[in-house]
Amino acid sequence: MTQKHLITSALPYINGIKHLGNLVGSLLPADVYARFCRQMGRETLFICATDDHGTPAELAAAKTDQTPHDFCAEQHEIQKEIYKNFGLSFDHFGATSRTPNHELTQHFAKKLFERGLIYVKETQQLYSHTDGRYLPDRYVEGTCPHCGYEKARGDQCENCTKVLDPTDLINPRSAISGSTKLEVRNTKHLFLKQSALVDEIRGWVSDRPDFNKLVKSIALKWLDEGLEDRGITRDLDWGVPVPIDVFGDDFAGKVFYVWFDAPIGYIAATREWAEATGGNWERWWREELESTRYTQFMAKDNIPFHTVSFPATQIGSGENWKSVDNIKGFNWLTYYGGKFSTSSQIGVFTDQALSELPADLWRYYLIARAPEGDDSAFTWPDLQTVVNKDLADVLGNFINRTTSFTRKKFGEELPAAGDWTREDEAFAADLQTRIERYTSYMNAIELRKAQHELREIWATANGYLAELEPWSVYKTDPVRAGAILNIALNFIGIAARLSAPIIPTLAADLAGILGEDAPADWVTDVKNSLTKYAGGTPFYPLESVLMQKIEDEHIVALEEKFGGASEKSA
Ligand code: B3M
Ligand code: ZN
Repeated sequence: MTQKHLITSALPYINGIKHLGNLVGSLLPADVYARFCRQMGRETLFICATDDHGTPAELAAAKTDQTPHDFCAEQHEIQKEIYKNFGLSFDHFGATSRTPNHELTQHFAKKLFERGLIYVKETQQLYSHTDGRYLPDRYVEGTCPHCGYEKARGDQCENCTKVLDPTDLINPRSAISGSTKLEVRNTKHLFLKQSALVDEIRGWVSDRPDFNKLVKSIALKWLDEGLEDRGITRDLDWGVPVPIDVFGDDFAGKVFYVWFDAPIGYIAATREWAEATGGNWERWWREELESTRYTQFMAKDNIPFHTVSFPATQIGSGENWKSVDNIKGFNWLTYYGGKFSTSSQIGVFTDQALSELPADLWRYYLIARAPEGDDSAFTWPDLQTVVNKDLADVLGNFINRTTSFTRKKFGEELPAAGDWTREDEAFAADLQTRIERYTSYMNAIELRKAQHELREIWATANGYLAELEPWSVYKTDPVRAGAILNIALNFIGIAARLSAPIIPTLAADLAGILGEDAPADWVTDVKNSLTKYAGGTPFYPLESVLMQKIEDEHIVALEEKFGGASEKSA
């Protein structure tokens, strides 16, 4: 059965420009995988959106004196533009505050209610006299009852990742005013009967052969600890309104909790895509479930919401919905060993990154340091080393040597191919093995290993030139030298295709050398690919080097500007 690939990245919060940690923790790896799938010729749909609701959005809007609606609309465009400039190839980038998500969220709530899985309960909420309002979720900060972290938020402790209720916090205070004059008041809320779904969710989890150990253990831990029913509504203005025709007048002015509506946003953004393009969203979510393979990318702390909460919504609806097959979770990228922090403005933000250096350089470096198995540290000198060595010395140097020597001796056409020698055969065989390995790492979404293998592939080509020395051979046997260069120039076509998922802009530059557009397919048969362009085919050397090296002074300046070195010593 032909498979089609549905790929989603965790939906970035709307509350501000994301930092590089956010980029490498879901958006970028999802893009690399989506690009790879498309090049493999698979039908692929890559969906993302901004996560517009919840207290982070309201709090951020309040700081700018905008309504949440206007704030979200503006921030959505800002994030969208940044992701476009990073080359993120979403088929659609939607927003959870739009109509499709409102409709779908209300639909799920209604279905769950009809099936007896949502009930009304009087709960205790913190009310702040100073602020004149209820303080749900992030409107409250205090000490985590589990780990003692003093800056835990009312919805989740950042330190131990435990999900919290505001009333769990020790010494709670308002995140708006800092006031501790909080009163516990009774108010009605909707609860999702997750407790009734434990067995079904457990069955669903064990039915996911592609969930890795980490993902499974996070899910099972939640299930084993006993799933508590979760409040899915809030006393807030901004969010998906609770439909009073279903739940009654007590719910006028209340909205669904952001983590209830956000994952539904994956479906809603697909509906937006369908509306915008005439595509069929049901084919991805309601029909042909077996032939769709759904992969989600996210940071580790989001995994419970995707292995337990969202499946509870989907399964509990009693309807047939596509659920996730594979989850790729990420640890943290640190900034010199410390936390990237939006609130303290520590680290490098996506907009700043692009104004300092080209997107592909970031893409390459971040994939090389993707926090896959463990946390990994960003530092400016490390970035310099990786970029200068891999992109400039290995790949850039190969391109430059090959094209400039050929042009000098043979003009701007490929020299004729010759009969293959043992060395040529050995080069092709080596490449074949490496490319198969690279392809299987990509299929397994082992991105660091994939990046490493890609570099080895470039290095293999460099080694081929170094061993065969066409510049020396030329002196005695120009025909053979031309044949070597023919193979080397053909390799540029291979490099373009293999590099495109990670460094799409540079890959397009490489393809341009052979007069081609950005690569759209993958390399399977190396020998075929090394003989694709015959002698006499024109080629177009780059006007300047592929990638400028980053100078030491530049790194010093960047460390000074972004506080890298001082962070380190602090
Ligand atoms: N916005 C949190 C995050 O970006 C949240 C993800 C929602 S995925 C449905 O880490
Ligand atoms: Zn904690």
